[in-house]
Amino acid sequence: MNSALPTGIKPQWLAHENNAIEVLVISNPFCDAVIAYQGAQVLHYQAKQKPPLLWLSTGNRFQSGKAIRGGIPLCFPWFGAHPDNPALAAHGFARNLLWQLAAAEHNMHGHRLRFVLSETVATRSIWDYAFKLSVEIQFGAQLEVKLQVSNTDSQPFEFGFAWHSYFAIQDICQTQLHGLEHVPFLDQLVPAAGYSHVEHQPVGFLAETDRIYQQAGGHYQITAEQQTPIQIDAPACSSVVVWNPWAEKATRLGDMPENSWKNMLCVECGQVGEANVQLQAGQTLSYPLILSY
Ligand code: TA6
Repeated sequence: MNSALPTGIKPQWLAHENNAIEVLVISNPFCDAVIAYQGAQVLHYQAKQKPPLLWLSTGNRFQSGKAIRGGIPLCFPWFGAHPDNPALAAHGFARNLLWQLAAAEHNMHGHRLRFVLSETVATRSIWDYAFKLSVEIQFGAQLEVKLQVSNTDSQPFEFGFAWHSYFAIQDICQTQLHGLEHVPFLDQLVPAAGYSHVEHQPVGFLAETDRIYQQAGGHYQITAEQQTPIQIDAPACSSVVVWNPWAEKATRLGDMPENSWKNMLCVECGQVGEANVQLQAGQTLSYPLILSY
């Protein structure tokens, strides 16, 4: 997109030492936000008179091509470790690549931006399919994100994806996640047990938590004392991953300052594992994510 940006959107660089990534800073009567060209990743969103919705690590070094910890990373075309080649980046390549800004408009509800990504020689060397991704975001009184996955190849392909959303919270120990009561889950810390676990009350957090739920309903709420409830709606997504690294894993990750794990919770809506999607040649599927608080 070569035309000038609409009012209320300004290009900026986020830098750390010799590294820098290009972002767009958005400001309108409804919210303030930041989105990176890398991964079309929302890094910051704050509705007027509200606290920031998303957590962004202050330990990011903003190396081009390295996943940014925080905001809403998009995991595509696989979730977690690559099923066959552990040398490949976890969570796929979409979050590590520069996307193209295809459209940007100022409208009566705020700003709407659309980023696109298609196959390259580099992606074909990893995942040999023609595809087009489109991420459309409405930055308004709520945050509305829509992923469209198009199979532009002549053969079907299978993909997995997740919005790896990092939510800003006061204290993980005082936080509850609603909407997963009675849904069986896989504890990724003890995967051999399969989807044998189920709880009948809201999820609470007392230690490292890394769970995959399937057929999960698509509507969740994060609540805590002295905190505005966060509503997460992903009606087209059947999977959700719930993650907090806790102290020891957070230290191992190397880009999370001490104790910062206490102020974040990942609720990751998508299609992962057994819910991976078979997309026929020429087919397009859409996955909305609406975040409000
Ligand atoms: O959110 C689930 C998970 O797969 C965790 O196991 C942990 O690895 C997390 O994603 C973060 O992954 P990343 O590659 O962003 O460091």
